[in-house]
Amino acid sequence: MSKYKSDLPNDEKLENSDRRKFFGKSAAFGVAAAAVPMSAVMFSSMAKAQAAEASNSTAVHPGDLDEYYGFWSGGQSGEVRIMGIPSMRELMRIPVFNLDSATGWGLTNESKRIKGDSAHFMTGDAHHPHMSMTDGRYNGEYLFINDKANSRVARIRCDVMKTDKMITIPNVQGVHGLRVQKVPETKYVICNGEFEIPMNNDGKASLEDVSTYRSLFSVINAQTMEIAFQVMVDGNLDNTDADYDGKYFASTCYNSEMGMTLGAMITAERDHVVVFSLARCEAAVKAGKFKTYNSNNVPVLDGRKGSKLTRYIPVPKSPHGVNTSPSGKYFIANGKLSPTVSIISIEKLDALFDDKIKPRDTVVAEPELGLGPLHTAFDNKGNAYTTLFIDSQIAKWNIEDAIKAHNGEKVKYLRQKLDVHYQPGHNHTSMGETRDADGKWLVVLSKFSKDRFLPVGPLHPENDQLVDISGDEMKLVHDGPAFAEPHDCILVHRSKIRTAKLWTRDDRMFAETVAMAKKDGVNVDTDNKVIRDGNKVRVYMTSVAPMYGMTEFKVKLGDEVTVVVTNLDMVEDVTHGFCMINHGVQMEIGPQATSSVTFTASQPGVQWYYCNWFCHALHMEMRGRMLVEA
Ligand code: RUQ
Ligand code: CUA
Repeated sequence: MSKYKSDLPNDEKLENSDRRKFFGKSAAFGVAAAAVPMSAVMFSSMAKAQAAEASNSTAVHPGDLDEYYGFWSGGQSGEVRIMGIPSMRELMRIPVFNLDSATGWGLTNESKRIKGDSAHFMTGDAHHPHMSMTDGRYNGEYLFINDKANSRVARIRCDVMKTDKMITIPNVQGVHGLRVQKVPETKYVICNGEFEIPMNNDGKASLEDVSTYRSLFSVINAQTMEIAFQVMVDGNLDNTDADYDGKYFASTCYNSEMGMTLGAMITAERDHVVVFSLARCEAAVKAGKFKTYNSNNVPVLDGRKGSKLTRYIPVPKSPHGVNTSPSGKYFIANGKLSPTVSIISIEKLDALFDDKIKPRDTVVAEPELGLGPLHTAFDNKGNAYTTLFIDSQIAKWNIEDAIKAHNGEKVKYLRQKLDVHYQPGHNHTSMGETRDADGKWLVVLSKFSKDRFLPVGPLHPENDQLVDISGDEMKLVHDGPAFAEPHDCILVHRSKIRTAKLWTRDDRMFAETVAMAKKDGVNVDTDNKVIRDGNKVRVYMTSVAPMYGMTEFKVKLGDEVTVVVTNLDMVEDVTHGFCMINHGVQMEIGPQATSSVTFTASQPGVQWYYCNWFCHALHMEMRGRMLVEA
């Protein structure tokens, strides 16, 4: 057993209690191969019965609309996906860090401008999508997502559901946990640099001497998408969340040992939750109490142990997710290598920062839930839902009862354990990261699907499962195969989202392209023109189904050709495309949008271009010829 105080009640519901022992370092190597409680076949009849008696209906009949938007990270695909909940239908994909063949994201000049200094990267590892808030409620404005692979954060506009800003975070590697300030509004987006790196990380860096290796907490201005400041910590940061008072952010921190190998990273029995005081950090930046590194001018505050800016709350062993309860009362840190979660009282943090109490005094309970707690979600009745990665289960438990049990009262805090399939990472409830948590749905992102679907080769889909949590018991109602690791998701009520049906001609997405045309004396709304500027050629054309405004143009071999297409159609859903055959060039042009793409005319002769988005009965005829003269 854990050498920490255990709150495990004598509950018969907890089977396999012998498996529920403190999860030590040797067992860590076997995490992925962990036992699965039952086979899919044994479960199928049970699941069908459960689905049949679920109190929420999952049926969304043809033509009917879902009640919630789900925003899904696309993991290693580098994109974001929009799902409909409860149907679990995939509604849209938003390319972000990836190259997208359908829309030309990563190829068009507009997307390259947004990707900025990382426009040459075509890959990403998206983890944590979170929406901007006002007073602890979704405001439907932006969605933010991190790229662990290339240390970036992107912002998606929720009116057009396209990526609109992207930054590379300096001084860090592996941007992982990401959340937004909830109250009074999302002024800041916060994210964690997971992998510690030398400060400065230059030619003098060493593999042996790790004394200057640091992990940084980054604070980004949500409006400008520029970095406001960073805070250097001890240990390496994992996940993060914000309070409902606008005062504190909390991050889990594993590897307090600062080990560089797996064995060295998991020797300590305790790691930390680091709490950051926003006011103290802002004041320190204002007072100039920072340093800069790596020849950039981002203010880096020193938040290591002993700093006034932070507090380190010891919690058991390599904690992973941290989640704020919608009551605003608790940060819940999930134990990962410990079968517990640590409940930190947010009310007590003022006293902790004033040194009136000790860090551990803020931990008001540490209930034992099962093996491998990773993330916790919440309903509107004071219950929490924690994923148990190793047990392949969701533990439903009551927060106040766990605190009572911790204080010696004889109450059971565990409500139910539900088998999920298999090895769940994140889970999320409808509206559960806001004050509007409504206790209707829980989505569980299971990392392994094993035998749940028709086999499709060695690479399996993941399994995103939908659970009805509206009744007393959790009921599994849907299996959703998903490609490339949806690490995390949020479920947003449809009333929070207002999307545009058409682009507006003055949209900032293509403002620079329109400005370039103006300089060329071209009005993209009306003109079809070829402008030659040395060996650069700019081809401006309109499109109205089923015709391009220009059906032929001439360039010279080796010219750098920029094609700018403006879709003049005013009809919802009439998107055109532009594809230049044999040039690796294609893009989407939405109704009333302007898109452009630049390529080299590398082959002499006639080259057809065509509309590659089905727009009209004569869509096949929507094409033209580029003549490349040698
Ligand atoms: S982390 S499986 Cu990238 Cu969100 Cu927890
Ligand atoms: Cu325009 Cu197809």
